[in-house]
Amino acid sequence: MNANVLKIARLPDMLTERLFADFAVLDSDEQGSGLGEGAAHIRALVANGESKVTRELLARLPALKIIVVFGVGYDGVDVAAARERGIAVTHTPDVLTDDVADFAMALLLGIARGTAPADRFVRQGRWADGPIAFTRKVSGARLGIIGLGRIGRAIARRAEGFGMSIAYSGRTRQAVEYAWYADVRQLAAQVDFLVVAVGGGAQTLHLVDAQVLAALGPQGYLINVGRGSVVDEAALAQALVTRQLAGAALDVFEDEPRPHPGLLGLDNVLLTPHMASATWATRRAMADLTLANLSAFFDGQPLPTPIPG
Ligand code: NAP
Ligand code: 8YV
Repeated sequence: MNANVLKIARLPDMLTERLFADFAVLDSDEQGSGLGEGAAHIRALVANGESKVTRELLARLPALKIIVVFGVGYDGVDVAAARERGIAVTHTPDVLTDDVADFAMALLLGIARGTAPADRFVRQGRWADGPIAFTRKVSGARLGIIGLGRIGRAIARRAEGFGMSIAYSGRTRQAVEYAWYADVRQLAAQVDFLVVAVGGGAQTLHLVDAQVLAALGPQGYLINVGRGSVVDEAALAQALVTRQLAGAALDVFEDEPRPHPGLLGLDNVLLTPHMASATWATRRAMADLTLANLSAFFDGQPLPTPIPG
């Protein structure tokens, strides 16, 4: 039987095994390398949140009817090209919200309280030489959130527990008590910690630029759990080197898996490898939802979680 599902992304083994057990799958890359004549039979494509699903790839797949994304963010998918062809797109919202919000707080606390350097301090035997430097208080501080969506709101709820004041920016004002700023620069000027919880794509490209970082200022911290493309990483490295920004904690980067080289030698950054949703429980739930979307498509049932619009 010809394979009719194309997998173009690295996925957890627990999902890959179930995919290959239950469907006729071809493993490839984002260019569709080695597809050959098999391309004509592909009806479903499985990608992840980091995948680039280009117009060129779609053009090579004449029978394609659905793109199933293992992740909530689908900024790498050329949605306009998919819609022109009537190709459905699904993703995995909600099931990862808590983990990503938890991780945003872990990054915020980690960079402010210096947990990574403190760990090195103890391991390197430097404790005996004197006390470690004081760090930044989080409780009661001012938090700004770019993108008060599912994840942004979950971050805000957690921050309330830390007695933080909360403000946000987004395209629309929401029915919440938090202060709204239409302009990200104005938001940055009012807060101590600025968390990016917005998705990627052309509309948010470099929303956090040199001016926003300058507004956040030498006492300010940037945390990014949204997408790397939202932050001008070269400007960020420059602001950190010159101490025009106090610190940054980043889970996502402009050119993954290669953080800007200027960030790697700095002691005022905390860097993690795009892992905010990577707990066993959440990755299982994401895998279940990915397979549920794929099964619904092949069974002719309504798709559980199509992208909006
Ligand atoms: P969501 O519910 O759709 O929230 C996105 C929010 O962004 C919305 O509130 C939207 O509000 C706001 N927004 C859109 N365009 C904006 C703009 N130009 N300026 C400011 N705000 C804007 O999505 P979610 O489930 O919270 O996920 C958000 C993103 O988190 C995903 O797209 C993904 O990139 C990222 N993510 C990362 C990880 C990780 O591992 N680090 C894991 C999961 C998700 P308005 O429409 O009012 O503007
Ligand atoms: C995942 C993500 O790391 O959901 C998203 O948008 O970025 C993350 O949850 C990713 O999709 C899995 O590769």
